[in-house]
Amino acid sequence: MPMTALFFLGRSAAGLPAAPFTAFDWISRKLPGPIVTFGIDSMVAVIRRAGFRRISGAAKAAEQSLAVMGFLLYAALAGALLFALFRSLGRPGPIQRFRHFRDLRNGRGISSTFLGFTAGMAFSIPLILIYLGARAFTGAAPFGASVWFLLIFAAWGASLGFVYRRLALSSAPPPSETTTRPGPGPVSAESLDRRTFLIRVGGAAATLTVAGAVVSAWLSTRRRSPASYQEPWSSGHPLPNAGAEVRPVPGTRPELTPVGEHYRIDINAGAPAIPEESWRLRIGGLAERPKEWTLAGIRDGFPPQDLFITLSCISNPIAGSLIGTQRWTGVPLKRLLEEVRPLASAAFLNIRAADGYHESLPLSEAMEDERVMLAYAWDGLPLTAEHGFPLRIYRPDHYGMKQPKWIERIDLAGTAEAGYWVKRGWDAEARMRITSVIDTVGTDMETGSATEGGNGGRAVPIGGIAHGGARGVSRVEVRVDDGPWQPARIRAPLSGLTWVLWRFDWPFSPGNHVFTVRCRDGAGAVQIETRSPVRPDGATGLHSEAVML
Ligand SMILES: Nc1nc2c(c(=O)[nH]1)N[C@H]1C(S)=C(S)[C@@H](COP(=O)(O)O)O[C@H]1N2
Ligand SMILES: [Mo]
Repeated sequence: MPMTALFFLGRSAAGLPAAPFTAFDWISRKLPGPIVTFGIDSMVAVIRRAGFRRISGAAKAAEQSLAVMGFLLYAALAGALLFALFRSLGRPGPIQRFRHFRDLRNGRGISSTFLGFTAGMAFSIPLILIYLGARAFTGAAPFGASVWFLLIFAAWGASLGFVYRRLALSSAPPPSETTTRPGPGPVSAESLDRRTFLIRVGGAAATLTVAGAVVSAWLSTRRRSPASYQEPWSSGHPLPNAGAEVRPVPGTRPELTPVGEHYRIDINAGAPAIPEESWRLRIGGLAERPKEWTLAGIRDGFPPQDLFITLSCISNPIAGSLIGTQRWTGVPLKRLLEEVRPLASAAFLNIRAADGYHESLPLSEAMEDERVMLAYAWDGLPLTAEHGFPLRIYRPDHYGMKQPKWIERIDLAGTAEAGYWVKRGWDAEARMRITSVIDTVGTDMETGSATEGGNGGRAVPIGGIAHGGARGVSRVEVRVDDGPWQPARIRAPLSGLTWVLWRFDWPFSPGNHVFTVRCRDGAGAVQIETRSPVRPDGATGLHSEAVML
């Protein structure tokens, strides 16, 4: 436990890797796709059943606790091994022939503290190899990170060795010179001593754990605060549709999702912390002039493009929370491609991210659609570590899995490499499905009575969102019980790439009712009513709310 706390202290204080996350991320990349997917699906199912509204927050917390528990298990096993080692070395036996291991208990020869120190280092080696193999997850230099792992494990081993020695000394039969030791009774001074010692060890461990946790929590809030001095774009500007005629029903989700509330999904227990100074974007492969950029080079070298965008995860269940809308700022990918000059043989862009995630897209898409962009800001501020600092890509009409965060390299190639999740059984196209959700049925939940509606008389305002990828939404309809589909009113959206807010003011009639919503996208395609799961190509089905009025 103290070791875990120290790891997280290092992580929040100096951006050092935390062994539990390092190991967890490595394992989740190595496991076969179906197992990982099954794990995620069951986690999402449990979280939804437990009633958490924000799936991704709860999922990350669950992942992180799993990582910590797994690590505690590793440490417990390693500790048990270490104790077994001390014991066998302390006992008379063949190994005693090595003079140095003689009398581990009496402290002569090699001490168990030193032995623990060395063995502890040995236990850190698998983790160091994993860290080095995974490349810079946290941005900490490989050498520094390795020393950090070694040190923490050595300290852990040494303290175990020290504890072992104290326990062994106190339980050892009294040395022969003091056979005539006077003793008052059955409770010897030594066993009391032993108990106080154990209590002290426990106390020290607990103190270290709590102190580590508190300091690291404090540090990570402090780390976040510099960004909060900067104003997000939305706090100083009205939204582009501020004057829209159709008003959202109170209780509908915010039209622009605050960055801190936007869902987060990726393959890392902790977000990669990439230092801006050492980061470069490299575009190469089948190009006349491969080139690399710094973040400032991208930010200052091209006119910025701002787009309001709704992003959704392919794992978002019907009416789930893995969808959000933000104002993205970046530069059309086309601008950078024009500088590297793709060769005629180039047909695809293979994108690599710092966490090993990868995806690809057709070169023609990037050249023909300027909305395909490399984005560096959300809501007017640099991307947060969670959402892809320093750079991520946007591709209209595709689920989030096609859009890597933390991009480092783009290779022009003749063929496309199947993406990270595509290799694990998800749809290669991952085109966004048409979806619609009821956010609120405007009743006063306390009294169960309907609120005043917009149509003059008593009406129940019903509101929510509808989304058709980059195709827009042309029609939203609501059905009450088994009645006919009736048109809802659509609020002008933030852009053609975002969800729309809609409202339906339904003449109040008391009783139990079920409201269902469906929509059509901008091309007139109607939302699929048949229920299908998120895998492999996104959930379909209609959302209903049952309400007692
Ligand atoms: N490098 C990297 N990019 C990634 C992922 C990832 O695991 N690693 N996950 C993808 C998935 S599945 C989704 S849904 C979106 C989520 O973006 P967000 O966390 O900013 O909402 O990021 C995408 N980009
Ligand atoms: Mo996703």
